[in-house]
Amino acid sequence: TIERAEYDHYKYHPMPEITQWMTQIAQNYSDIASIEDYGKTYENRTISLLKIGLKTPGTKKAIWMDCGIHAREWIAPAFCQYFVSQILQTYKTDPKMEEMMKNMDFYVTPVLNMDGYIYSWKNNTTRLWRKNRTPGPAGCNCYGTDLNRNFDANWGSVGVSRDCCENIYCGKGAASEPEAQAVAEYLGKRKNDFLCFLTIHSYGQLLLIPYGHPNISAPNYDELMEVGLAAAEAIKEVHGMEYAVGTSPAILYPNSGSSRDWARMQGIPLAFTFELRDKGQHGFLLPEDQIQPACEEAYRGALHIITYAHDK
Ligand code: ING
Ligand code: ZN
Repeated sequence: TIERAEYDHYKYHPMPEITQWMTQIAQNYSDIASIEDYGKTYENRTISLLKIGLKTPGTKKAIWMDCGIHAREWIAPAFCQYFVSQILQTYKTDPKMEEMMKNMDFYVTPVLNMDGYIYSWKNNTTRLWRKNRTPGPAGCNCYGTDLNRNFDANWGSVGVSRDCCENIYCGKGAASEPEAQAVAEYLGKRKNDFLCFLTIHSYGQLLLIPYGHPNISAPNYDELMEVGLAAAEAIKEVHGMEYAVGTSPAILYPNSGSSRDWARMQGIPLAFTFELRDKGQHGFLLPEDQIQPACEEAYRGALHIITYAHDK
């Protein structure tokens, strides 16, 4: 199709190209794809998602995917774009995808932290920026809040910093940041429609399940583990890459205020954090020649979870 011929999914794209790509998708696939604006960043950029699904009467179930909550994790926005391109390519020939597109809408935000993403593109010294671009509180001269510590889920309790110069600074208060507010407001309004919440990061090759907080356990922990392990199997079948599955306290260290924990607390049953390639050899600077295999394998994993959510 036009989309595939014109857009190179196996390169990293600066924000203006991604925005233009979203516009193109909404134009080229206007029967099933549209853009919804749902917030503003600190620097007043419009946060948008692509809503994709076949037009069927009645309320549809929904799948959430966001990428680029952390600026430097460039493989994540590349994955969201790949994901959109794949589902648009396959639904006409794959009856299962067609069925899922009939019953569910896919809400995909390619870059949630747009200010941070643009900053990470600025020059070599800003390439490893993680946070958003809000100025610190009075008396602190650093910028940025870690959006994945800012959600209203045991906010500020563990695995965060109160120092606004730190990478895991949790912000001035629960959901103090406009980017976190945008997600919470959009999803909060119709949380019962969402079967699944996937938030895409790098790196580490992990599928993290709720909760990041060490003292609480998801009521469907066993289900989350089972689905996660099966998704990791599906990932491994593609290029042999190993993904570990578990809660962040079990795998690495506890944390609070993540969007995934918030989504699970809202009642969205299947909430996962993907940590894409690699395991640290290149880290956030994943070479472009790994975009394709990284996306191919993660797509199988995401599809496993989404299919499970649909069929359940
Ligand atoms: N990792 C996530 C972060 O917000 C995470 C998720 C949390 C992983 C705790 C491990 C432990 O830190 C990245 N890479 O952003
Ligand atoms: Zn991250």
